[in-house]
Amino acid sequence: MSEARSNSAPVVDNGLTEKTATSKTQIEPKPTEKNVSDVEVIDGAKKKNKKKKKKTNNIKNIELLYPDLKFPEGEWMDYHQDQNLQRTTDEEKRYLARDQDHAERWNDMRKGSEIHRRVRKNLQNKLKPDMSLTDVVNVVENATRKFTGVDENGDHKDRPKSQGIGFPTGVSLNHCAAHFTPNAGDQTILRYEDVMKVDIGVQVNGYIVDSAFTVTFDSKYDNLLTAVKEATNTGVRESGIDVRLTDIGEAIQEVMESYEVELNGKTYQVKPCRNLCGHNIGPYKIHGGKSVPLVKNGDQTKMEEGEHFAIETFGTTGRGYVISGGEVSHYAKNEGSFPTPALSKAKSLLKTIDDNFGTLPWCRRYLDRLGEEKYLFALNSLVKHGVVEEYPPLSDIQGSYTAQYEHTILLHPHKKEVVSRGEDY
Ligand SMILES: [Co+2]
Repeated sequence: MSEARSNSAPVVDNGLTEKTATSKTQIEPKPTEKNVSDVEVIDGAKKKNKKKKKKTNNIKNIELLYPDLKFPEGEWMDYHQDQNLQRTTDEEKRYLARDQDHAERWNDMRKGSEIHRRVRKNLQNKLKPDMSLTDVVNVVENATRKFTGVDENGDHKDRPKSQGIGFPTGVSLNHCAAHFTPNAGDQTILRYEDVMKVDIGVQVNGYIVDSAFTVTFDSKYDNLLTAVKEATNTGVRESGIDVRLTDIGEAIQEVMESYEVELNGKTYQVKPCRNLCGHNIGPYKIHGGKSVPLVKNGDQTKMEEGEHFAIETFGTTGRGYVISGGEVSHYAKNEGSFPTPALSKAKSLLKTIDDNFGTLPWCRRYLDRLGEEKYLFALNSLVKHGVVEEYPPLSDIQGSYTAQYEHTILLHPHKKEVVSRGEDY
C-alpha cells in the first residue's frame, strides 16, 4: 500500500526492487493452454490434468511446508552509512543479542514474506491479457488465505485477524497509481497495453509484509519499469539506522529522473510521484507515522533501529503528482475510541470490521464475502463520523503511465534485511 500526502499530511505508501539481472516482472503473454492454474479457474476452462492437481496441492497452509516453523531469511544488506559502520564489526555481538529479543517478530515477517513470494509467483504464472481484475485479485487473495490457513477449511479460520491478507490487493492501471481494487460487479479487463501495479499485503500476528511490482506485456514500458525498480532499490540501499528520510528521497529522485521512456514517438523523463511515500509499519497498522519521500523534501526525521519500513517508489510519465478520485474500495478503521453508532446497521457493520480487520485495511469485497449486504449507507456514516477512513484511488493525469515497486525491509541492529526480496524483483 502506499501513503499519499497532501501538502501537509502524509497519506499513502508504495515501492519495490530487483535482485538479479534476469528478474522480470514483465509478463510474456502466454498461450492459454500453458496457463495451468493452481487455485483459480480463470477463464472457466477448467483443466483436470495431473499437472494442475500437483500445483494445486502446493497452495496450502505454509506451516505444512516448514514443519519447524522457521521461515527463510530475506536478503541481508550491510549498512554502508558512516554512522552504521561499527554496527557490522566490533559491536556486532552485542547487537545480535539485542536482535534476538525480536526473534519471533522477525520470523513472523519471514513467514509473511515467503507467503508473499509464493502468492505473487502463482499470480505471475497465470497473468495474461484479457483477464478480469476481479480474477487477478481472487488469485492473489485465495492463495494468501490458503497459505496463511485462514481460508474456509483452514487451521486458523476462527482467528481471522491472526494472519492473512494484510490489505486489499491493489491492481491499479495506467495513470492510476494506487488504491484501486475492484468492487463487486467491476468489469475491468487487463489489456495487453496496460501498466498494472500489483500491491500485495500479507500479515502474520499483525506484522505486515507490503510489497508491490508492476506488470506489463508490452516491452515499450521497459525503461519506465527499470527506472522505478532502480529507484526503489536505491531507497532500500540508502535506508539505515539514523538516516534522514529526506536524504533517501533525494537519492530516489536522482535515480528515477535519470531515466527516459519513449512512448508513441514522444520522450518522457520519468518523474517520481512526489506526493506518494514509503512508510514505516506498526503492528496491525500499515502506516506507522513516518513517511519515506520520493523526493528531497527536507524531512529530518531519522529511521531507527528495530523499525520496519515499506520502501516504495512510483514513477510516472505524467506530472508527478497524484490526486484522489473515483469510486472508493479501500477503507481502514481509525485508531481511537468512538461512541457507539446510533444507526443499528452501522453498529453491526462496525462489529464485523472489529472482529475481522481491527485496524488493518480492507475493501468492500471483503465485507461482501462476510455476508454483509446493503451496507453502503452505514459504511458512509462510519466514514462521516471519523470511525472509518476511506482511501480513494490515487491517479496522475489521464493518459499518463505510472509504475511501482516496493519492498519491506527490517532494520536489525547490525544489518538490514530485505525480507520480501525474491527472484522476481
Ligand atoms: Co506500502
